Amino acid sequence: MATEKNRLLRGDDIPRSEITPRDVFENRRRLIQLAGATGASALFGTATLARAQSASVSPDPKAQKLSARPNPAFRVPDAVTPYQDITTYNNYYEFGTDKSDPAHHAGTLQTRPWVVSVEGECQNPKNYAIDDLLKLVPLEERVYRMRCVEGWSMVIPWIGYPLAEIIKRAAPTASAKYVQFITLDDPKQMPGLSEPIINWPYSEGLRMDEAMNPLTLLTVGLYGQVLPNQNGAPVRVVVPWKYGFKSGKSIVKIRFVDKQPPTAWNTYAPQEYGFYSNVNPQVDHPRWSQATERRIGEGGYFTPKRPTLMFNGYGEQVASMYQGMDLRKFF
Ligand SMILES: Nc1nc2c(c(=O)[nH]1)N[C@H]1C(S)=C(S)[C@@H](COP(=O)(O)O)O[C@H]1N2
Ligand SMILES: [Mo]
Repeated sequence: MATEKNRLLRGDDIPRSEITPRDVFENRRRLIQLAGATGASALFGTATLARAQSASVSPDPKAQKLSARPNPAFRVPDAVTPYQDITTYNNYYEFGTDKSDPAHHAGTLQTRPWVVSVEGECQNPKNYAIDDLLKLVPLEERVYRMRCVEGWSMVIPWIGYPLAEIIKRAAPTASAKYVQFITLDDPKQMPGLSEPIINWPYSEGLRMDEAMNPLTLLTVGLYGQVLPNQNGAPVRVVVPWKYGFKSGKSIVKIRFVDKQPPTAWNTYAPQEYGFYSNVNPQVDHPRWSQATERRIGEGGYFTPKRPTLMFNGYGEQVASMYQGMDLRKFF
């Protein structure tokens, strides 16, 4: 799949594969709404937005419900992105590189049985069966702002609990300085693995204090339902002050390590994707600006972009972790 890699390296993936089809889709949806159609537009249009403000009810009647206590301390005031957008506009390269690919192809992912191995530099390594992981502590609903390095953002009502709950139980040793996250890599379930785009399995990493931060969410659901496959079922991490790729999906290993671990996108293009990848409007990606963002589901092509916020707006909770660090160097 050399062509895909070349396309990504040239940087024209942004206008071509992302913005254009998206805007066509959004404009079509708005036309449908203007025409006063009911059905699909009532389900996925403005009604969804309104409902999402007040309740965590899944707009997908077939979805498996998952109840969680809303935690108002972790709820941004922004309008929640429509369910339809959150679940059809995805990056999950194991299922293809187009934004619509994961929703089409992730049906082959088998989420049971599923075991998450917590391992490495810790006193209590443990294999968690997914259903035990789900029941470990009460689930919370948190509405987080998410921003992709590609320049789009969403507001997502996630369900989960702090990753710190798992870390505390594992009792990391003094040499545990970082946490590595490793995604499933089963070519039988994941057609994208036949393309050597990144060094599979997808892996990510956080410094121990970042992993322990109360914002860092072990995530098992969204919009009042079990996590859809395309969003990283059955369990993923969500790190809302960092670019989207730090939030690894469908995790099978959580490993404590003593050195900064290699990560999928940093290995792919180290000059473009750093280990930290904190959302930072002042440090541009080498090929495009990070100063503004397009909120998915909000308007169309001519809607003005929003200014991107330092640490995605979570500075109060996270800035102290980076005091004294040159964020241009540690991007
Ligand atoms: N395993 C895996 N995790 C992944 C990715 C991926 O391709 N594979 N893409 C990342 C990127 S770039 C983003 S922006 C987010 C998107 O999450 P969402 O589809 O739930 O919005 O997932 C991240 N986690
Ligand atoms: Mo992303």
